[in-house]
Amino acid sequence: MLSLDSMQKIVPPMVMGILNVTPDSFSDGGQFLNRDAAIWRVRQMIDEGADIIDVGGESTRPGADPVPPALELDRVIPVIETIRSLSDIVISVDTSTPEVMTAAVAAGANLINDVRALRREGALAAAAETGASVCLMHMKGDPKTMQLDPHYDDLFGEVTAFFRERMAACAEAGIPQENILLDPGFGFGKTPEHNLQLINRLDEFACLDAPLLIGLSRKSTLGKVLGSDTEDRLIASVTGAVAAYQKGASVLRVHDVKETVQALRTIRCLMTESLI
Ligand code: 8Y7
Repeated sequence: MLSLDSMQKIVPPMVMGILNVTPDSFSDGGQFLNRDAAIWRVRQMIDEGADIIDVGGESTRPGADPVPPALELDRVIPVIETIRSLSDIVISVDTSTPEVMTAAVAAGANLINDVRALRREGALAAAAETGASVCLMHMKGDPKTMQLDPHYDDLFGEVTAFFRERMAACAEAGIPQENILLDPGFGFGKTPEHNLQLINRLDEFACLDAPLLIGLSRKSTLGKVLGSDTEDRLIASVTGAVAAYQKGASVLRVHDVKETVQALRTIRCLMTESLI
């Protein structure tokens, strides 16, 4: 039998389902089809057990070009409004753009997921003004150049120092500590070995006393783990999510909601020795 004390430390994980609101290159009518497809996918992810939907209108993949704010607004705001009209699920907006933060929270978003950790001009003030929660992600460099030979003298020291600096900036801007999540940024200015170290030693960030979010779903490091030509990354993604949870992650950002929810439910039953 586990003690009550150790049971209480086994916090249930939250699954954040990824919703990419992709550009429509065909016609105006296509925009509506796109939105319909997005909402269909949201309903499916909710049915599959997602706790959070992360709506993103800007590609942050390595080498991606920036998106003008008006286009980003046009992609994400109608989708957030529709999700909010259907459900009271937690909505996250994946953005670094101050105007998008403001409009997204007004439309019903609860969490600002910023891969630039509120470093864009005006982002800290805009996020603070909304009163929403924020996820501060570590990225070394910017999406255009981050994968060109990333180097660290001390990976954990540098990521921790970055978190402390951004948490202090948030405190200064009036964002309460309890509204902050931290994310070491798997794949953002890191080699595969850096990414693997971050997950395997994720518990070293417990000293920062903030919930940890991890996004490793389908990322290229997992492709490399399996042999670099494979696109078949489901099992690696789910295994990585389970490992991150066991090392202390609270939120797992994933494409494959159903499979991740099943795996996390299983590991949690094992860890609590009960059919919770
Ligand atoms: C992450 C993310 C992406 C991540 C957080 C992809 C928007 C790349 N990755 N946000 N966003 N953490 N917080 O492959 O790891 O999903 S985009």
